[in-house]
Amino acid sequence: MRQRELLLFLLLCIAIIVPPGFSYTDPDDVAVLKSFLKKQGKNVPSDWKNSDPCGVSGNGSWVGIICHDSRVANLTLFNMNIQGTLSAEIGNLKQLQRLDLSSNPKLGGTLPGTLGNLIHLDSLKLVNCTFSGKIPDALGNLPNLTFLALNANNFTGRIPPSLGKLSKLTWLDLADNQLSGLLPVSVNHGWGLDQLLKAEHFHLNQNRFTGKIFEEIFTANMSLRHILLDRNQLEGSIPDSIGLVHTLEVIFLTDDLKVLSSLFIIFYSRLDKNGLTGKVPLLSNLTKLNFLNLANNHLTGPLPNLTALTALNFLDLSTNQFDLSEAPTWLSNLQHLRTLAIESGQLRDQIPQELFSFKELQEVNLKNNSLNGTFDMGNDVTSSLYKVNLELNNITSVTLSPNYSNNLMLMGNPVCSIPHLSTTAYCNDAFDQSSAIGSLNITDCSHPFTGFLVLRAPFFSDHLITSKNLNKTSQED
Ligand SMILES: *[C@@H]1O[C@H](CO)[C@@H](O)[C@H](O)[C@H]1NC(C)=O
Ligand SMILES: *[C@@H]1O[C@H](CO)[C@@H](O)[C@H](O)[C@H]1NC(C)=O
Ligand SMILES: *[C@@H]1O[C@H](CO)[C@@H](O)[C@H](O)[C@H]1NC(C)=O
Ligand SMILES: *[C@@H]1O[C@H](CO)[C@@H](O)[C@H](O)[C@H]1NC(C)=O
Ligand SMILES: *[C@@H]1O[C@H](CO)[C@@H](O)[C@H](O)[C@H]1NC(C)=O
Ligand SMILES: *[C@@H]1O[C@H](CO)[C@@H](O)[C@H](O)[C@H]1NC(C)=O
Ligand SMILES: *[C@@H]1O[C@H](CO)[C@@H](O)[C@H](O)[C@H]1NC(C)=O
Ligand SMILES: *[C@@H]1O[C@H](CO)[C@@H](O)[C@H](O)[C@H]1NC(C)=O
Ligand SMILES: *[C@@H]1O[C@H](CO)[C@@H](O)[C@H](O)[C@H]1NC(C)=O
Ligand SMILES: *[C@@H]1O[C@H](CO)[C@@H](O)[C@H](O)[C@H]1NC(C)=O
Ligand SMILES: *[C@@H]1O[C@H](CO)[C@@H](O)[C@H](O)[C@H]1NC(C)=O
Ligand SMILES: *[C@H]1O[C@H](CO)[C@@H](O)[C@H](O)[C@H]1NC(C)=O
Repeated sequence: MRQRELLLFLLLCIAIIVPPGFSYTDPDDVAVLKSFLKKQGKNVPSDWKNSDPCGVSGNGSWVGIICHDSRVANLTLFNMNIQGTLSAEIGNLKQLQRLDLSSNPKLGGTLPGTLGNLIHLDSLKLVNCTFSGKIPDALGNLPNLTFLALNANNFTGRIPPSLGKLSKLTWLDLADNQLSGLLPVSVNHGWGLDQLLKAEHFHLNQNRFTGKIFEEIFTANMSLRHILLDRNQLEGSIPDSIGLVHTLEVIFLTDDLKVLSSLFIIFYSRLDKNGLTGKVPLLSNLTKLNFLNLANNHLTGPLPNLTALTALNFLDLSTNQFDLSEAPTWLSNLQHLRTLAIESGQLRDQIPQELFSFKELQEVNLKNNSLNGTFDMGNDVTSSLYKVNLELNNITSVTLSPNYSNNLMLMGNPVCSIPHLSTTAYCNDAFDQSSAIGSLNITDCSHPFTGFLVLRAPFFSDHLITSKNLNKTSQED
């Protein structure tokens, strides 16, 4: 009993003897954070005052800091209006696993190469700031990096081929910068994107990449699910090797600036184009593909044979230079289609009627083709269909379905010269695009926010930027 009391007393003494300046946090880490404070002091969280970033409890007494064994392991200062630049000292946070300084628009300047010293880094997110200059080669030295998101900044120069060394990388997002040059492949550049076998996401859209996409960039042992290359200045043909990546769910190679979300369809003006030419490669192995957008390129040859792509729910082949052909019969295989667009696609004859009974179908755009004869959607029109655009075809008669009363656009067809039709909404441009509701539901792309809603490409729920999403993503993962 006495012994126990003594022990208690001793413990108490120790607790009191510990000097007030004692810091649980490793002094090196304290020094880095202090310098960070000095430079970005204005807007760091208000509790970044006491001397001990990790806190005696060891679970992070400063907002945004999580420690492990008295070392700073996670540093997350998301959307805090931090200003200034990132100093080279950041490289001294030797045990850092996660660095997220996203959505601080006044945080900019060049990235210090010392980031390459953070060898335990698992996740690096510097999204939606104003970083500029080159992406440091040294980022290739981060052996455990799985998540790299530098999108929505002002980076210039090339993709460092050294990123090909990031053998654990699952997510690469460099979209919405001013990166240029060729997409690096190991055979030409020593290291390259083709080596990122674990990567599920290449988001490289909205940059200034030029030249051809090398055949070697895609291999059968890749894990890619999403390839986004729209709004660059790429040329040449789509590499045949894309057909090998059987994990692919989404290909987005267009400059078509139409962004659908679950709530809105937003129509944009065009920016710079990819000028992809040549034939569409064989895609028949891509049976998981649910989204294919090749619109607004200069693709030639026959329309691709998409018979096997039965998972497709978005297909846009508009405005290319495909051969004149009949409306493809494989359309009646694509039972999960929600959106079909083959505008200016040189299609003639008739559209398979089955299409209009597909349960998920919402929107059909076959404007400016040579479809002719009678247009008849049949009697089994799906209730989710809200818009059918057949303007500028050669349709001479229409059999209206009693259970379809949504938009059907027929302007510019011979059928509109029939007097009693010519004044109807069908033959006049009555459809209000801004009221359209479309949705493409790619819910399993559950990874966090990767860029702008408005200026970036496509349709995944993870691209929808709401403050709710942003909060979520700064904490998760
Ligand atoms: C800290 O970062 C690591 C590595 O990214 C991650 O696994 C862990 O969940 C993060 N911890 C917290 C509490 O966010
Ligand atoms: C970028 O960050 C700013 C400031 O935090 C924020 O207001 C804006 O919504 C962010 N933009 C996007 C697309 O996340
Ligand atoms: C990388 O991760 C593995 C497995 O999580 C771990 O064993 C290894 O120590 C890490 N390497 C570095 C440099 O952090
Ligand atoms: C980023 O680049 C854009 C486009 O060149 C430019 O308008 C903007 O001022 C740049 N921002 C900064 C902070 O450099
Ligand atoms: C990819 O798979 C092929 C065989 O399918 C193999 O020859 C090649 O070495 C693999 N590449 C890598 C980088 O593992
Ligand atoms: C489809 O996959 C098989 C087996 O992996 C492969 O041999 C074939 O070359 C692929 N076809 C195309 C068009 O890529
Ligand atoms: C289209 O591809 C399917 C299988 O993917 C094949 O059975 C069919 O013969 C092809 N059609 C044409 C016209 O090549
Ligand atoms: C429309 O059909 C008429 C008669 O069948 C034909 O003469 C004309 O060339 C067709 N126009 C187009 C654009 O296909
Ligand atoms: C539709 O056009 C094709 C030629 O493209 C022609 O052979 C066919 O007779 C036309 N059909 C009708 C009903 O006009
Ligand atoms: C998206 O799909 C999921 C699962 O398939 C479903 O639960 C959800 O309601 C869908 N959302 C929309 C907007 O269609
Ligand atoms: C996001 O986080 C901030 C700070 O934690 C909070 O004030 C804000 O209400 C959150 N927004 C949403 C939509 O959860
Ligand atoms: C972390 O800190 C909170 C209060 O800041 C405390 O309630 C909790 O017990 C601490 N956790 C550990 C593991 O020390």
